[in-house]
Amino acid sequence: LSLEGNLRGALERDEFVLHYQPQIDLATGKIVGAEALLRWQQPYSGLVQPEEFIDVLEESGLIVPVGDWVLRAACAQGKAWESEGLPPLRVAVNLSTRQFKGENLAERLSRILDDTGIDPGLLELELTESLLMEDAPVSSSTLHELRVLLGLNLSIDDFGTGYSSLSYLKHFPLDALKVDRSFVRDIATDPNDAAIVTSIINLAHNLRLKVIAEGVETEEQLAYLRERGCDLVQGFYFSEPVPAEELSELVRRDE
Ligand code: G
Ligand code: G
Ligand code: MN
Ligand code: NA
Repeated sequence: LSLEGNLRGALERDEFVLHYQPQIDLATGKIVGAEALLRWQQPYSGLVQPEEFIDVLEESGLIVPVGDWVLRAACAQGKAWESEGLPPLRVAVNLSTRQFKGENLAERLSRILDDTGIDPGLLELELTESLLMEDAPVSSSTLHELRVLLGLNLSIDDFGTGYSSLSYLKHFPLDALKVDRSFVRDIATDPNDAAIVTSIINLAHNLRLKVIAEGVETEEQLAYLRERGCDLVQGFYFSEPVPAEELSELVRRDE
């Protein structure tokens, strides 16, 4: 069977799972959210990482039904954490271009929100620059539906790595920029990376957007980001992506 066939089967057999990587608010030091990341619990070879199958999901179009599964599972998990009595946790979900451009995204999302009962303000969609730039007028109207009508949060993932015009930042209703981890890696030693990250933080704040730094692995990187007013951080320094129960334990330990 081809990988595509196996992935189709995986969706039917409910073999996909989500892991969650905590996002920490630097003002309080507490976990305030988590990014949902897809894995495939393969019966024979164990847990398969998305690098091995995301491209095939994209090319085959399977990313649309799998992406909807991800949205539903992440929203259900967000609601479950609330029911467990945890403090409010924002759940961030990566949205692919094909999913974004799929038929009536807002309606599909609205149904998922209703079915799961999650507070829409606790769901964040991570979009890429390339997704937004493909057809900016259409993107703009879709984004307004998602943010204004549905009340979702919108962030730009891997910010600074795509080919895009900064002018979209003033037209699109956004909540946050996620600084790509390639800029964070050498932030403490490479003056160019340091300048880029500082500029992204200032740009975001001037536009009244929050900044999330990804790929934080060291105390030095953290100190640098904190000093420059970064709002939220995510990375191996705090935790790798973990199963939902572990995330919930991390949050409890935090309280
Ligand atoms: O979890 P990991 O760091 O291995 O993720 C690798 C890549 O796969 C990331 O860049 C992420 O954007 C992508 N990815 C993970 N989960 C999802 C998902 O649910 N939907 C989409 N579209 N991409 C995902
Ligand atoms: O593109 P996206 O931001 O969605 O990618 C998330 C990916 O980044 C996941 O595959 C996750 O495992 C990985 N990741 C998360 N934190 C770190 C980190 O601190 N260092 C590195 N190298 N990768 C990370
Ligand atoms: Mn992401
Ligand atoms: Na990223």
